Amino acid sequence: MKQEPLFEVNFDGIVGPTHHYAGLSYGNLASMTHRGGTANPREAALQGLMKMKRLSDLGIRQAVFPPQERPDVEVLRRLGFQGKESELLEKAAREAPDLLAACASASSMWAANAASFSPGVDTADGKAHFTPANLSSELHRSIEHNTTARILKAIFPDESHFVHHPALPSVASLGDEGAANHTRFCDADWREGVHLFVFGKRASDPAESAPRRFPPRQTYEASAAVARLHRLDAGRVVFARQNPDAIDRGAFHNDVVAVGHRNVFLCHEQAFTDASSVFTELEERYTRLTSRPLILIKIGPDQLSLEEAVSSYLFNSQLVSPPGGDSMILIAPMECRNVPRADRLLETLRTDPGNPIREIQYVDLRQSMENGGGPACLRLRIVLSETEFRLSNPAVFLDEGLYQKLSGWIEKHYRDRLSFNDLSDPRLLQECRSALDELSRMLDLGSVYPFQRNA
Ligand code: SUG
Repeated sequence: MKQEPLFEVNFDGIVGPTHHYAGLSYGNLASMTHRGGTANPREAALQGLMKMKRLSDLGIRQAVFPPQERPDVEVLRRLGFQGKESELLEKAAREAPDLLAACASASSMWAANAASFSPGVDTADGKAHFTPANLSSELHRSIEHNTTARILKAIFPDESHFVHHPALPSVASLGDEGAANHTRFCDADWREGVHLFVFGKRASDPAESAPRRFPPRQTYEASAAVARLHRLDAGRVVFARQNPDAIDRGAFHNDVVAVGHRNVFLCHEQAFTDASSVFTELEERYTRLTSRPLILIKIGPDQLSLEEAVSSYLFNSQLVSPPGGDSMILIAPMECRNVPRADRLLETLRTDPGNPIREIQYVDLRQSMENGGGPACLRLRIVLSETEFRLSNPAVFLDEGLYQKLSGWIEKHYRDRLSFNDLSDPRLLQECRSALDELSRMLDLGSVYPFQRNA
C-alpha cells in the first residue's frame, strides 16, 4: 500500500497584547535581566509575524497559535481578589504586584512549551497525540494549559485521527515543559521517528546531583508519562538528563543548548549529564530505525562556552529544510552576531560539507529574546499527513492573506509601550478581549477564551 506523504508545520505563538518584562522566570537570565523594562507588544507581535512570513516565503509550512486572555481575572479571583474587574486589578497591583504580572504574562507566545506532540506514524494506535504542558514550575506559565488544550482541539478536532490528553497533574514531581525538552529525529520523509526526551531531575531521586543556582523544571517522571501516553515504543525513545551545570548557567530548557531537525542534531557537548552515552544511544536507535546515520554536530566549550550559548541563543535557532533538496537553513537570532565566537561558529557550520546546513538567516526577535524566547521557543512542530492536514482547521495556516490580516489586526489592537503600571488598567483587559474576539473569528476557533465562554 502506498504511504501518504508527511510534512512538518511550524505553529508559532502570536505574541499577546500584554507582552511585558516582569522577570518572572527564575533561572532564565534574559527574563531576570529585563525585569521592569518597558516592552513594545506591537513590535513583539510584528517581529514574530515577520519570522513566520520569512519561513513561509521559503516554502516551509507555517501556522499560527493564538495568544491567551490576559490578565487572567479568573486566576486572580482564585487568589482572593474580589469585586469588579477594575477594582480587583487595582487591588492586585497594590497588594501583590508579582501575582498581577504573572496573571498578565503573554508567555503563551513560546509555543515550544505549549505541548508535546507525537505524529501518528510513531504511535502504537496510529493516531497523532497531543499533551499540553502543565508548566507547573512557574505560576505565569502554569495557567496556560486549559486554554492551550481548547485551542489544540479547535485546530485538530477530528477524534479519529487526533488524541488530546489533558495536561499532567500540576505538581513539582511532574513538571512538564513540553516540546522545548522533546526532539524527534527522522528521515527526510518525516517517517520513523526517534524521540529524545530531556529532563532536569528525577523526582524519585532527590539525592542526585542537582543544579546549585537555578531550579530544574522538567522531571523524568513527566517525560516518561508523556512517552507512555503517546504510546511510543521503548525502542524509539531516549531519555537524557540536562547537565545541572548547564541549568545553572541559564539553560532552563534543553532547546537553549541543542537543536535537532530530521537527521541532524546540533548540540552543545555539555548539554547532558553522561553526554557520550546519550549520543551513542541516540545514534544507535536512529540507525536501527532508519538504517542511516544521525548527523551529530557536537559543539565543545573550546568552540562556544555554555555562557556564550546562552547569551547568543545560537542553539535556539530553527533548522529548516526548504522544499526541493536536502540542504538546510539555520534561522538564527540576530544576537548571534554580537557574540564573536557564535558568529564564527555559524560560518564554520555553513561551510562544513559534513553537514547539510548551507545558509544562515538572521531574524530580529528582540522583544521575545529579552524574555528568553528565541526563534525555536516560538514554535511548536507538528508532523501531519495530507489526510490529517485536511482534517485540521484551515484558517490557522499562514498564507499571504492571513499574513496581511494579522498585520492589520496587530496594528489596530496593540499598544507600542507597556510596563508594569499599565497592567492594572481595565482598558488593557478590554483591548485584549476585543482583539482576541476578532482573532478567534478570523481563525475560526469558536469560543476558546474564558470571556467568550462566561458571556
Ligand atoms: O518560560 N520566559 C519564558 C521563555 C520560554 C522560552 N522557551 C523555550 N526555551 N522553549 C520562560 O522562562 C519570561 C516572562 C517574564 O519574565 O515576564 C518567560 O516566561
